[in-house]
Amino acid sequence: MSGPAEATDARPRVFGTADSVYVRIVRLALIEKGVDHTLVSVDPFAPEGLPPAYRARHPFGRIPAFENDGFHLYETGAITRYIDEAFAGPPLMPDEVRLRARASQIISLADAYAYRPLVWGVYVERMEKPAQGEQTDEARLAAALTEADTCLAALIALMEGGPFLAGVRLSLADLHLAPMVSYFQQAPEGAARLAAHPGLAAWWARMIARPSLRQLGLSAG
Ligand SMILES: N[C@@H](CCC(=O)N[C@@H](CS)C(=O)NCC(=O)O)C(=O)O
Repeated sequence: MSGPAEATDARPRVFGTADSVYVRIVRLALIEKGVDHTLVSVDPFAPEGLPPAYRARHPFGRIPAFENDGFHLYETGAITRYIDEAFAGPPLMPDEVRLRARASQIISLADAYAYRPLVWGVYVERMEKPAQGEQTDEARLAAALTEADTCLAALIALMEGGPFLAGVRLSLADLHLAPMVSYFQQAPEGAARLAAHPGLAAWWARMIARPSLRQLGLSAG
């Protein structure tokens, strides 16, 4: 996991894969702060499994793990808050206490209620499984779409005018949700649901126009 080149590399390191939702969240935060970083490839879905040494970075075997100048961290919400506070660059949490609470609420909502249905229930069932020659579990897809409807309606209710999820400025809430929506909207059912909520559709159009999302290859379809 480390070599002579990495030992002299002072850039923060993110451990994981480029296509992971949670790795993308962390990398978006780094890019928005203007912090150069290194992605160290660790794939929990590789046939050979995780490198045993990785458990020292993340006892639960998830990605990402993060390291900055000898400081080790896992759990995406903690990592992005650290990035926001430890590095210069535009603040990624609102100044106002209630909007900051709103951003935290949306991040929790995304983790607890959006990630599984939007990514695994809708994108994986509708797009990834057929691409790999597997059959969509239609019952699982239908249940996930119902959960997704609840998520989208809740987000709209929390947006308070926007244009971003927690006010007039980009925040960690936007960066947390965007990689989930990126997968969701690739499924026709996901795209249709996003289009049915003009406020969220406008938010998504605003997000995919950002250089940070483009840099990671997140796009409209
Ligand atoms: N609570 C973790 C969740 C991270 C997570 O679930 N990452 C996924 C990839 S996007 C993962 O590692 N999956 C591997 C597995 O479920 O075994 C965080 O906030 O960082």
